Amino acid sequence: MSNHNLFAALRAAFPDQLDEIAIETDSGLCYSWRDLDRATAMMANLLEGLELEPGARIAVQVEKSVEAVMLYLATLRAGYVFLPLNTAYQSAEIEYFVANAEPAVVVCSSKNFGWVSPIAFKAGAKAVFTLDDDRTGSLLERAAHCPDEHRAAVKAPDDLAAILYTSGTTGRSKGAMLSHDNLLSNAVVLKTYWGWKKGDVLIHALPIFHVHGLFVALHGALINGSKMIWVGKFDPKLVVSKLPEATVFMGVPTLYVRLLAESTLTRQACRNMRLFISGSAPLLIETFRAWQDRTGHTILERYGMSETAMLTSNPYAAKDGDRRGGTVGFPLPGVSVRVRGEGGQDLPADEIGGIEVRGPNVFKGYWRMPEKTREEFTADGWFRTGDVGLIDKKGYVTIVGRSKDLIISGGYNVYPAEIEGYINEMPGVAESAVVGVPHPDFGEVGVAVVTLKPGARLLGDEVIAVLKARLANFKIPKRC
Ligand code: MLC
Ligand code: AMP
Repeated sequence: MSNHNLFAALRAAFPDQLDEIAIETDSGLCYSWRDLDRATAMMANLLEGLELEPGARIAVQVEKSVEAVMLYLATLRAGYVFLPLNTAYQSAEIEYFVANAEPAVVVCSSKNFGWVSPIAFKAGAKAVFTLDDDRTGSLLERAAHCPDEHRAAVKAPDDLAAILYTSGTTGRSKGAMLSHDNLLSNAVVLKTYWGWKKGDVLIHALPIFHVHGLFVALHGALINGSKMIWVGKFDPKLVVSKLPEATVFMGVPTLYVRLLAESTLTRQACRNMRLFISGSAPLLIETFRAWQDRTGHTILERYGMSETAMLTSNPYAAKDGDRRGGTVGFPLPGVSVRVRGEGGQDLPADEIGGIEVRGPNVFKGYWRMPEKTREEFTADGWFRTGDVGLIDKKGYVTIVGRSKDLIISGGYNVYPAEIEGYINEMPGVAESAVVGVPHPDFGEVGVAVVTLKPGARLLGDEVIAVLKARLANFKIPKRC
């Protein structure tokens, strides 16, 4: 029986020379391919030694580091399910995810161990480890005693590889279940479609708890056996200084806006670059053009989701067409996209409707929510993205809006209903609405509008202060 374990495919793409550099960090550390192989084997052996149930979830809320990537790869290698969590999440948010996913193992930063471990053990976790971004923590201490060889667990194509929490179109956060084949098929398609080649070097400057940084960027480099320049926290000056050593960069639009504000961003700085890719939020046409003028490069915009990984992309190769600003390109090879009206009828070219998708990239459903899963699929098996758009006569897809109540701020999703729920619980509040408004840096940010009960007194700043104590920082409305 062949093994569909995603790790096995990524490992097979490692270069023959295992002592070459795989990852070079912004603090000057170099990790070889052999280091990746050995450390992931040690962590996989550690996980296996815990004798977890098949399909056990490994929930991880840690700062970005190469060791965190190793933990992701080790989880795949051992055959368990990776569950990454945004580092900005606070205790109430983590409590929800952990109670819902019931992870067998939780890994957190040592500074958060005091509040994360009771939440984890209450939800039935067998072990809680720490991992910090300075190569310390109990996970590494324990893994250091484990053998550095490991045979990847045998996985079927539909076995789960990861669960990514997202609110989908409505309601509370749901865990999108992605299989080994969902992720591998997407990585393989993008390798060809984006023309990855020998000698490519990727600047990795995104967080590693979402599709963009964890799958698109990381898998892209690994499946091509390409070196990564690892940027822990996005810093535009640092990224510009690294451009001459790189060939590929991926970012959300906010990163491009911030890079453009650097006077050192010039054609000369980009002389060795092959490809700039943008996604996760709409790239303004002004940014697209300013980038062309300044660097001579045309950003390639693509479209993805937690539930589907990448579904469309502008072309890389000229033979496939032009890269068109304001569009997200064509459905990827093997992926089908259609636009339907409210009555469920297929719409002709250029008419606006709901975007639906089908293909090997589409997830297996929401974790323990069969009802919600059914609601989001059509009777003939297409996934409703909740995005609204059109397909033009040439086949380019354009997103014009969303039917889901969602604000995308700097590439992070903010659900107005969640924030309103917290505001409405505050004494004196009659009702509230959180709306998205344009923002020059984050693209879009939330602003809260609150009406009070007669006689009540509550200042906007007080509302913000209460929210800050309870919610991830990027969700806080910028004004109230
Ligand atoms: C930070 N802040 C934000 C924010 N990020 N506010 C709104 N939206 C955001 N995205 C606020 C913080 O609350 C804080 O406010 C202040 O900015 C400084 O925080 P910081 O952490 O120092 O911010 P910074 O490092 O500058 O982060 C900005 C950023 C980051 C753009 C680098 O947001 C980022 O990495 N975004 C990428 C998200 C991403 O990878 N998305 C992919 C999703 S996958 P205060 O008031 O507390 O000081 C997906 C599918 C697909 O969508 O298609 O790819
Ligand atoms: P997430 O649930 O975090 O994976 O966010 C997915 C959503 O991000 C999609 O449903 C879109 O609304 C949005 N998105 C991703 N890429 C793009 C893009 N290139 N342009 C516009 N919106 C995008």
